[in-house]
Amino acid sequence: MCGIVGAVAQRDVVEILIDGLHRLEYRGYDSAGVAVLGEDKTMQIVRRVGKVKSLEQAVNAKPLLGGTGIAHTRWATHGEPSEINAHPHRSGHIAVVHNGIIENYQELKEQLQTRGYMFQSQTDTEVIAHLVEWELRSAKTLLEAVQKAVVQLRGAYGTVVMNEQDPERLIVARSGSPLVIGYGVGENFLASDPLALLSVTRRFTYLEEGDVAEITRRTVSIFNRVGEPVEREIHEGNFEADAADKGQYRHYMQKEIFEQPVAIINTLDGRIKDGKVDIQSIAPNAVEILSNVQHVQIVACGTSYNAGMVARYWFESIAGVSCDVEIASEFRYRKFVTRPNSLLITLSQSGETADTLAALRLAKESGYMAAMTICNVASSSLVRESDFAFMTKAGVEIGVASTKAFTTQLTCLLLLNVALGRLNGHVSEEQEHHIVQALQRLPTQIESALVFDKQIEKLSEDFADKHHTLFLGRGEYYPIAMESALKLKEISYIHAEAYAAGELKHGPLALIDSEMPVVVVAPENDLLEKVKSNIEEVRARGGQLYVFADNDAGFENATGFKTIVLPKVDEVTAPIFYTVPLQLLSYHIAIIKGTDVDQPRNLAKAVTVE
Ligand code: HGA
Repeated sequence: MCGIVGAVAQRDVVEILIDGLHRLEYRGYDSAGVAVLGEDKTMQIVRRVGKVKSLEQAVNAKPLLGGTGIAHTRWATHGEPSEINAHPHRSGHIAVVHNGIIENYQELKEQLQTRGYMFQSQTDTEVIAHLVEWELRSAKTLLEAVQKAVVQLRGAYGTVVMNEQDPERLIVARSGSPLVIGYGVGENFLASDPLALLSVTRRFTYLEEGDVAEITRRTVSIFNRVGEPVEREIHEGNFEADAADKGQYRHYMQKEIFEQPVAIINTLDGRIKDGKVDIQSIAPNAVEILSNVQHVQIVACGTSYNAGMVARYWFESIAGVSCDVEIASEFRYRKFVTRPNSLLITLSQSGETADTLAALRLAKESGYMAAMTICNVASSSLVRESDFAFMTKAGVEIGVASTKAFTTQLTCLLLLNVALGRLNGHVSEEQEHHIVQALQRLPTQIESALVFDKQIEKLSEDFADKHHTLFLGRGEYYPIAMESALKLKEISYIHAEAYAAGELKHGPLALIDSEMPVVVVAPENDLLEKVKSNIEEVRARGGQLYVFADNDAGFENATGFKTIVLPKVDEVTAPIFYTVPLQLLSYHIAIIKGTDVDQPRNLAKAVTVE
């Protein structure tokens, strides 16, 4: 969350900073700001409420010039979105941008107030600016002042500090919020995500926890948490240049829904050999680790949690291994018992989800036999801190509402189930072939689901004036209903809830009337007859039904009953398949409601705060 960009160059950097903010806008978009230092050593700051576009317009109206600069797009945690709370924050000659939360800001604020500092904003960030200003009074260098300031901070930060009187350098510090340095020729950059800098460089260094770095035009010096100089690897990025480009699509979310067949092909690539899952491709030591697994604990948030909930059905039915799934923000703050030979699996698109990362760190001290992550960003903290990572290859996901990350996580989880099941003797050769073939057919099957786009668009008209929706499913389709409800509420702002269809009679049935659309996922399978009974219960009470099913399920349109009849697909991969038309349903409802699909209100991508 929040986007940070910075640059030290000979040329004017404002355009680079604004371009970087545009690329990061999905990380936070309630306000934005930029500060630059020109040759005359005077700092100019422009901040605006709203999207980066309003900042850009303000900057264009009154051109800013400068070779050293910092910029920020905010997702507020402390203090409402307003110009005064937008970053950069200033104290004397110091300007600061920050991503994260300073947990002891109140205490620091009181201390700084007794020293005479006046606070302009309600943010926690402003304490960093004053603290550095204070430390600089006795420190020899800006670097030293920042080092002395950050040790007093508790909480999470990725922060960049600029000094009006020392325009040759920027100081950056990381603890809990990612920061990356980008190398140019005679100029250097930094950002909270390399994506921001793709127009200027492909060479990056990822800062590690506790690092503080000094960046000038020609040098980058990095120091670890105890102040020792350290070398950090430079990565030559193999990034998709067009990732921030919507191409022919109206929204990133739409593009990403339609990219799912390719994302799944890429995720399967190199993971299947001679019709079997190549266990080595999960990790070089995967055979050794997975052979001993007796229990799986999945920890995740949001959409990733829903993927974990689907996988729980698979771990117990396919791999024959017990599995618990827990929301990371709960797991990290409760006392838990670690079962013998437990594998911890964290799931996260960005690999920077603060609660999931904290859960991983906790689990590493709690006797888990190994910690694995299923993640979409190879350079992320989760990947670096886990014992091994099984990467989804979804490509960059920009839409705040996750789509292709979810279906590729499920793809990885199914491959993992086969691997685990083969190693513990629960999956036969025949069953493995069957699942592998189903996975290989899945991209084409998803193509065939995408063909229903227009039909689903038509269906979505019925939801536009509704305030609530229920999603129902049984078995693996219960978490698919959960994911569909989450998608609908986050992008259309229609209240949506998911229920295991059998739970309906224990309360939610009381909600049913003609104003409550009920979406049911009901392909033909062993539970269909049970789901049909639940559908009848809704029908008998005047509920409006929207049923996603296949030919074999035998549903037909009737009064108060609409059905989307999809092709019959393999049962094991069907939960992944059914996700796609339900994503399209949410997308089209949001379009009719006129919401900002890619950047829904109050949210942001990559949840790096608690
Ligand atoms: N706490 C700071 C920064 C917020 C942030 O990192 N969001 O992702 C603020 O509220 O301005």
